[in-house]
Amino acid sequence: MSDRWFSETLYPEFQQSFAIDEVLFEGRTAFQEAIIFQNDRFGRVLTLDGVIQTTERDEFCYHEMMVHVPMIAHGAAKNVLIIGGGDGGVLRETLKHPDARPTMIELDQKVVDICREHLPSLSDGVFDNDRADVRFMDGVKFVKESAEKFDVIIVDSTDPIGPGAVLFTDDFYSDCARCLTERGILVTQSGVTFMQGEEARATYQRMTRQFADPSFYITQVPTYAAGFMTFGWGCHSAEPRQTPLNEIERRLAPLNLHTKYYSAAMHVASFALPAYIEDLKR
Ligand code: AG3
Repeated sequence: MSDRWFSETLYPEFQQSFAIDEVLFEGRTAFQEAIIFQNDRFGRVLTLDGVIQTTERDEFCYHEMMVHVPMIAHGAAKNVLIIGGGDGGVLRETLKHPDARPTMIELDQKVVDICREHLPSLSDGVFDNDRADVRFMDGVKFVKESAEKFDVIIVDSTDPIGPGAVLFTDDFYSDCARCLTERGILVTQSGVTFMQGEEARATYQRMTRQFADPSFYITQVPTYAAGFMTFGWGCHSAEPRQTPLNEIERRLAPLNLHTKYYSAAMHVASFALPAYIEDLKR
């Protein structure tokens, strides 16, 4: 047994703990408390303000679904905006789409620096890719002031506590809605619904106020304990979400994505929600 453990502090009445087999980084950035440690089952683990953000072994369950579902549903996404995502996982999956020209806006440069150094498999070199425009600034300010239009906006944030809380507001969603093209899609991290139902319900309501087609889709990430991780979905058009299986397969075939979670079947299935999640839309 390890003599040091990381216990997640996300919920007041439930904790999960990871043996810390080696500490790679531990310290304060300008915005938050960060730790990167080795766990012999999950590989390297990134935590911010006491909450697991990602691990080497299961990050694909989150990053693949967060990127390929909106990208493939859109079908011709070029301008992609990523808000947050400092570990680089979302940027990596986005760049698997040869036509994508992603802009990534991350608040905390230190997170990118420590992840490049200690979690290099997450970004896999993408921060040096010429197609990526990475800027360190406040995402709320960026969308407020931007005159650009994006085909897909992905908000890979922390939970609505600490520096990420501003990304869970009507103001931010309405700026995102204005920055989207006609068939553009906004995807957000909306928590583990079984534990954070109110967060998901509030996300859905915010989406409803901005979009003709508000919804959720789900993924299963082992280290986001206690059930399905929910993504919020907002689109001015109802059509991308209803893209049929055979069309998804057709769009996917030339891309050779080499995914471990995402597939055409999982894409369609991810919009089927357990009744307790579906109920949050009411
Ligand atoms: N962003 C989502 C973290 C969610 C963890 N919270 C939770 N289990 N409710 C992580 C960043 C990965 N790129």
